[in-house]
Amino acid sequence: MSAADKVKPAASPAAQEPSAIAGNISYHAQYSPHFSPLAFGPEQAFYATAESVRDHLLQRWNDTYLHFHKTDPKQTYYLSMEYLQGRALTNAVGNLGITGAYADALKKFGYELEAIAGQERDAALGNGGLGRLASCFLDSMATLNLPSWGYGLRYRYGLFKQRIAQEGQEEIAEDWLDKFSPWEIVRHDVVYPIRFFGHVEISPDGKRKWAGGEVLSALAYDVPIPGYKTKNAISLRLWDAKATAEDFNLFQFNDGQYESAAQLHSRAQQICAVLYPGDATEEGKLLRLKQQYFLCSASLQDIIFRFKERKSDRVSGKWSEFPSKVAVQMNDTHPTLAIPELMRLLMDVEGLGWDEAWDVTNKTVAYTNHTVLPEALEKWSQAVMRKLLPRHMEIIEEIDKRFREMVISTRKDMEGKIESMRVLDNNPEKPVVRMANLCVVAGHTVNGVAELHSNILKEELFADYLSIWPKKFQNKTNGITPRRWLRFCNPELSEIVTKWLKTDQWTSNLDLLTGLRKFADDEKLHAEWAAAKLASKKRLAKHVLDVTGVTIDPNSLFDIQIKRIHEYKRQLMNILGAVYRYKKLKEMSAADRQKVTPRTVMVGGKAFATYTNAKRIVKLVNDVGAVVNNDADVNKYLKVVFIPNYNVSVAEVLIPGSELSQHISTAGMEASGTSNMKFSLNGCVIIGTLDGANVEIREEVGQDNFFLFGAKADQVAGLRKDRENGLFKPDPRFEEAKQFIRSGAFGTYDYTPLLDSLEGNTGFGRGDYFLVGYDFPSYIDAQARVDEAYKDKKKWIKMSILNTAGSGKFSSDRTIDQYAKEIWGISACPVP
Ligand code: B1H
Repeated sequence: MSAADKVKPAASPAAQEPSAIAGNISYHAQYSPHFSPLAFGPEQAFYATAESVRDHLLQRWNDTYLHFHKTDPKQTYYLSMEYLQGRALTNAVGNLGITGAYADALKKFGYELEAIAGQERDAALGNGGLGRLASCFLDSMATLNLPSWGYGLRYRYGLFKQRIAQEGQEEIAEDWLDKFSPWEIVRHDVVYPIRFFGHVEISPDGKRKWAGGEVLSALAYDVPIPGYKTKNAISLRLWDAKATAEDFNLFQFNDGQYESAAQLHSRAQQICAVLYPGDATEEGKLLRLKQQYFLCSASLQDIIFRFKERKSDRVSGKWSEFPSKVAVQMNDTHPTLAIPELMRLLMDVEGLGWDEAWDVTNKTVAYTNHTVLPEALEKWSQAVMRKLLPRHMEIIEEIDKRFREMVISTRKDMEGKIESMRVLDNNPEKPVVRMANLCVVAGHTVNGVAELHSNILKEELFADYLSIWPKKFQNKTNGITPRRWLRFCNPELSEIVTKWLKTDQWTSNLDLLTGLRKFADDEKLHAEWAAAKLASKKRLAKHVLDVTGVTIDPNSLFDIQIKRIHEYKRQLMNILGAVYRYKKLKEMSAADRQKVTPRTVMVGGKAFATYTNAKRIVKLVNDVGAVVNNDADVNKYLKVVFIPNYNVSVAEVLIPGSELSQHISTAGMEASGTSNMKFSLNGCVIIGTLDGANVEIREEVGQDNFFLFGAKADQVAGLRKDRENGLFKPDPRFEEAKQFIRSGAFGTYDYTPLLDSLEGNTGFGRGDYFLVGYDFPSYIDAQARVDEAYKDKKKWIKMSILNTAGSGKFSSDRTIDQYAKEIWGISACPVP
């Protein structure tokens, strides 16, 4: 085979033979500029394998691009500040249907594909559910052959690495680009100017234009996203910030002024340095706003370029066609600046008038809301906005003014509501732009991410707008990709599902899982199901031993809560429950202990670096674990483990191996949750509140297969009021658990401020805002029901099967199909 043959493995069957693949891998190992050609350790094997797979991806990417270019369909652009892609190799070969061939090829070098895949670093360009949702959506868009792309930022350091030290969580920069990413393709020809600061110039004919300030460049990197069993591959286009040679002051440099010579270069580097830089300082806030604008401006310039590129006559106009060719979805408010940026580009660059530009913008952009927590609803200082983006601030003011006038002239009855509905909050102490209001006013559609959440949006957060635009508000219940979250992460269970359903079509038609219901009592299935679960539990136990040194028993009930650490998610309730359990075990006779269901409680998640109470919770879980796990009296019946550095690839080990998972947020506060869907899909039973997507999961899997407890969303406000009025009577078990921690049973660390947050009737950091005390007794009762249910193995396995069987609704293919039809108006465009 000549070198040229090896560089480009066609999609031909011959190129997918293991021997051809092995040749291609060794070609990449030899000619890679990154390593010495003589070395072929596991790391080099990973990079060479990934580059070889990338060749397949690139070919599909090119074919797809060309096909979209020729057919010119309406296309969706998904704008998100976060993508939590995780590892790509297993997913790529799996979606391309060449896993076996690559496994065989690697065997020729003495390697297992799984081990080589384990060499890859997680691409953690996101923080939690919102970012992982974006990544699941890309997988579904590609699989459904939808003309759609993702846009994001190429952060140099992704979400921090978490290390657990004596003092608790430590954050370390996550260097996912340490060597290089084999999946990205730099597009040196895709570069756009991005301006910051400056001023607005007015020409003699009254035209306004943004000028001055500093101009950086946005450079595109494409990450190809292959669909499952299709030729289509779409793009995740990530922007990096660059300054040019012209911005480098050679004169100053030669004069020894090294730092000032490269000022703009260093400012460019800051933009994509980290995801969510701390925003406690003014500098931090400004940097976040710069990031958001950088994403929006680069993406919109690129979208407009493509709109014109696909038909030459669009260069000179035809802007009314734009919304029939382009849909822009804003993933939460972080990309809200897409609205004034599109207005600016249309008016100041393309010459449209306000009304025409507004019409195009409104028909193009749509907004997904992911949270009702007041602190997460973005508000930007008007002064900062005016300084960084003076022209955008003018446009936002005009949007605000026109919205007010519209309400006053058409809806006299709403006059009293106008101030809170406006885009601008002109409170003289702190004038701000309300980003969510801007999205609602400017977008054609606003959606929530689970039924309960969407209803809260309509009935509370956005209730006033509903009467003006009754059709604007929709629900799109979140989903997860069944490829990564069952097919690839849980091969044992997948095989059983395929065997019993007599088809593997469930991977792209997840509703087929309901076919398992009729076997829910079948003893043969039970035996296979239990064996698969045990295999996953053993893999999980090995991970725990590797990363914590703690040995856990695969025959105990594996109980897991993994998610960002937040008071509303109530990891504190979980650990108080474990503390209570421990205390009761200590008080029991040895004979009584023998009747207890042995449990391993695992908690994992990262706390935002400046979120003090979240960090205290991490510390508490670790401290409780240190005592319980070393207590020879009871550690056969209870272990408590903190899983460090929770990320996508850790989740891929944990979720298949879990049996009970906790989704226990204060009702009304978790918009959806998506890991709940992953657990349930993998045959894990949920203990949870009626919050977010839990409500729909419980409906689908059946209420007997879900451990429900706690206050309902519509009770929460009343319960808080009662508490303020001194009407709350704490359960003695709750008092006992807190008191046990206060007594110093888990070391000398001062947990007073954390526990005090659960005391009192009201006040900052007090008053139990998240209702842990109120829900604690029903939580403990639900846990007791879990213990009983687990003793009956048959019953438990049936519950597990029925969870998987009821998970069909939660495929992101279903979610994306609904977005495509009900918001974007796009249809499939498969490469022939
Ligand atoms: C979600 C966020 C979020 N909602 C601000 N909002 C952020 C807000 O650092 N920031 O500035 C970061 C993230 N993330 C999550 O979205 C919800 O809490 C989940 O319930 C939901 O499942 C997920 C996807 O819709």
